[in-house]
Amino acid sequence: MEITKFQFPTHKNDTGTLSFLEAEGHIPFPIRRVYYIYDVQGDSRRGFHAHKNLQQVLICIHGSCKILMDNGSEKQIVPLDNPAEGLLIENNIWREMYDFSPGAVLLVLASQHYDESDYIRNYEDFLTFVKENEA
Ligand code: T46
Repeated sequence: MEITKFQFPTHKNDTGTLSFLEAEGHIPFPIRRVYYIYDVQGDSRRGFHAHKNLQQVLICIHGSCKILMDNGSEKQIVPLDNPAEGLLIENNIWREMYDFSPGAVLLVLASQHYDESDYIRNYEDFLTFVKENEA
């Protein structure tokens, strides 16, 4: 499975560091929604779903976490621990987020507004969806 990561421009000086990203410049889709996950308790695991039609870029802007990506035939674990780096997750990828460090904040840029009907929350349904879309 190909993993796509973006490195955002970063300005560092003696006072601190600033990274930035611009929609349609550094992100390959118009950003229609932003959300963030924080206060993740202990060794909680989140996600456990795929999307039918959604592109997202995940940025761990504080601390670290791991992202399991599964395309139905291959799995990869991607560590995120750099606030100047974004991970692209396209549709048809089962994802799980785990191993959050205390205080970690995961920022997500999404290509569509929230739509529960876009979620595939059952793994068997996900495998069926992947097969149907390959055919
Ligand atoms: C994803 C991973 C990386 C909303 O009402 N609006 C929103 O924009 C979102 C993202 C969620 N919600 C509601 C839906 C649930 O009642 O917030 C609740 C928690 O959502 P969920 O259990 O889906 O959260 P995660 O952390 O498992 O997954 C989230 C995103 O939902 C998902 O699209 O790819 O982060």
